[in-house]
Amino acid sequence: MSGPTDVAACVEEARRAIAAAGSTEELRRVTAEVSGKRSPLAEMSRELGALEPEARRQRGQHLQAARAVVEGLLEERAAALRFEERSRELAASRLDLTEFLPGSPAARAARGHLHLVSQTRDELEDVFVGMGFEVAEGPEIETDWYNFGALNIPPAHPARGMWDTFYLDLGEPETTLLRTHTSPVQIHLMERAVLDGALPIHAVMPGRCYRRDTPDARHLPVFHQVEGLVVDRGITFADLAGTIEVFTAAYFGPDIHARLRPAYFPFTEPSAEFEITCTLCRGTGCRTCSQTGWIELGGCGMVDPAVFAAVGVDAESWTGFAFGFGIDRCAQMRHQIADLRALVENDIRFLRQF
Ligand code: FA5
Repeated sequence: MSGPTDVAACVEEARRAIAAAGSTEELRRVTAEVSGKRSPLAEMSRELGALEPEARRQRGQHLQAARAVVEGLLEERAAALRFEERSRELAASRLDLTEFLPGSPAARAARGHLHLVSQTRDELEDVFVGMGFEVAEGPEIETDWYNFGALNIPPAHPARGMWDTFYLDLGEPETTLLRTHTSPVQIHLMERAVLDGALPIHAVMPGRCYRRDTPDARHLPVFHQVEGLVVDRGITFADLAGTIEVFTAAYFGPDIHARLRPAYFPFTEPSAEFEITCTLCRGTGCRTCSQTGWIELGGCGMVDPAVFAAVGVDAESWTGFAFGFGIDRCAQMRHQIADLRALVENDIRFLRQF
């Protein structure tokens, strides 16, 4: 028969096993070992019956106290493990906002970038600034005078047909409109320069334009142009042609050629269309260039004296050239995008490529 020392040894052994249990699961196993039906303490309780009454009473009290100590240790350890495990769970599921502070990998992954059209506009501005041009802007909502009248396109002029647009209902019918091209910014610049005595002008004017055009591989109803205007003394068509040539080589590289073809614009005389080799087929003909091998980027010409008269520039002292071409078209040709509509479809897989 074992004595009190065995009971103390059992309690010590239980204390050690309970402290070593690293999880609630492990503690459940330890509980069975130290206080279950087959535990040494339970075994000792079963042996009490063989003792004399007095010895049985004393040993019974002793065993009861030992079992109370073990139960207490088990409860204490169970509570500590529950706390540790819950803390670990919370730490794992916590939303750590510091991950999204600037500079962290998560914040970098979530950040977008400029749309291809904005990137193209910036690059075009850079090329022209490098050539000595200033950058100016004008309003997208215009009056009939700026979009048409001052540009030598009087009411009922046939040229208005190809520049039909969206009109705003602001009282007088068909007087306020969404601009169909960036050419009205020429008028604003010249008017201001005349008032301020600030001629000559060497400026490019990028911006959004609107037309009643049906979307197709080369057209969008909302698109972007960059206008160019030079007003100075002794400017000739050779200056215009040279500017277009330098720009084409700088922006598209030496493999892409530009050509000027006679055209008509009411606000330039003579006028030309500015075309470049189609970058998709390299001139052999494809769906995007309608099998011609060339893509029209824009129009250009010498500023018509009627436009100078409308803004008060003395056409005897000053001459100038102007051009206007599509920013979306430039992006299309630079990156060989078969269909311009891809630029506005918002397919992230397409946009991520640029
Ligand atoms: C004009 O808009 C004239 N203002 C250009 C100009 C300026 C001529 C200065 C002379 C002097 P046009 O309608 O051809 O011209 O348009 C010029 C360019 O804008 C086109 O060649 C094309 O690149 C782009 N463009 C025109 N319409 C659209 C459209 N719906 N979608 C995308 N790009 C377009």
